[in-house]
Amino acid sequence: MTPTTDPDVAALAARLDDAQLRRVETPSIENEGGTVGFDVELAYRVQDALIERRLARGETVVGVKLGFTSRAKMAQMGVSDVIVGRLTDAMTVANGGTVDLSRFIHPKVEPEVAYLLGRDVDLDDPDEDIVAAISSIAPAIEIIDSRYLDFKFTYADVVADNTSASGYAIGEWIPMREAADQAVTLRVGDDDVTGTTAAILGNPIEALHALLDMCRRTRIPLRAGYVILAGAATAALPLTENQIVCDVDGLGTVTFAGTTYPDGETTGARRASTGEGMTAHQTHTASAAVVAGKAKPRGRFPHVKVVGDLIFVSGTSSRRPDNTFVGVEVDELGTTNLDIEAQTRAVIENIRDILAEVGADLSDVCQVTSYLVSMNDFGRYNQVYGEYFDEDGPTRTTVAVHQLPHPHLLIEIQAIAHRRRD
Ligand code: OOG
Ligand code: MG
Repeated sequence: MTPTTDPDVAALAARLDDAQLRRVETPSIENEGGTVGFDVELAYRVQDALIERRLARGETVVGVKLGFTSRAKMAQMGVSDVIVGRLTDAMTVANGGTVDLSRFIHPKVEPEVAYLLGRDVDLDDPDEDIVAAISSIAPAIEIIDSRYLDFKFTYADVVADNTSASGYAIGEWIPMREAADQAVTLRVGDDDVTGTTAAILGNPIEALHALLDMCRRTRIPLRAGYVILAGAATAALPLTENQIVCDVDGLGTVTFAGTTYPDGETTGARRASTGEGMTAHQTHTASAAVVAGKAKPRGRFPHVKVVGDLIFVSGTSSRRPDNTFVGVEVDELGTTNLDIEAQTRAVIENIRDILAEVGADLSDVCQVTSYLVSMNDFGRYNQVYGEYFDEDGPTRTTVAVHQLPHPHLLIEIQAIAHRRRD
């Protein structure tokens, strides 16, 4: 992979990566214009840069996928070339397992055929036989989740967006065999769609030849152990809170369940109490308080708890009492812009206000735990942090977490303070 220096390439990769991490849609790059020379060649460079960002976060590439291998989809897009994207370990869904739907923006599932590469493929050998390099075959389900607004994109857009790749589950691998014109069924709860593997370029084997051709052109390597998804055999179905089952005749079945874990939104949506001052619950050793005029906690816990001289502040975000957020803006195109600097400042100011309720302030804080949803925000968060604290201030740790209770939140901070004795 060539390192990216072109500012447009890096910026576009960051935009698509952020959209994925924050689960917010972004407009079509090609249709909005403004990016010099945005074409398929540039789009593959954006995809490279996007994958580099995932690798920098510790993910590894475990395979490749094809898209637009059905004639119907090619005709719909007005193109004659397939598209290639990368699969990483973070996209793996266990056969028989569950997948958390809040990871996605507007996910869909597709029934596919998967191949396993038994050895490296030599892109520079004109006699290379990619079919001979395949060791196994399996039924598969792909999860696609375009980062573009309303799942609408051009050919170059979708290439840049790593061909909508978001997840995949593989059934049991069996030794390589023909899978031409096999019946395919995909079920999502009570909905189903049926087709045949012949929809994949006439025979999924053809997808392997098309893949080799595209990898020669894009220099995307094909390594031993890679999974290859050959492309959808039917139209995609929306991925919902249901059991998803894909059957491919002669290959078998693969399944997983879509679930949504509770995120406290119902609790958080309750109205914040105002004008009542602080309501304190006394026990003999400790007192706890829900602070009026601050966003109501998303569950049965206080903003602050005082135990002897120690003051514990619950995880605090940039949420306002009316459940809107500082550092979240929606522009006229409907694009959501999240601002880590504004959010960090609001979080620290909220903690300051909560401490003030118990007669303490930021200079009393002795330990801070910060949760970011993306370490890409670390630099800007750290800069704002440094406006409030220094080396004489609290000890600190910062970690990246899979999710915070609302997709617009980039940061949450928890703090412990020590009451001054004066
Ligand atoms: C692009 C990805 C298409 C397939 O199998 O054709 C694809 C999209 O439709 O979002 O994965
Ligand atoms: Mg697919």
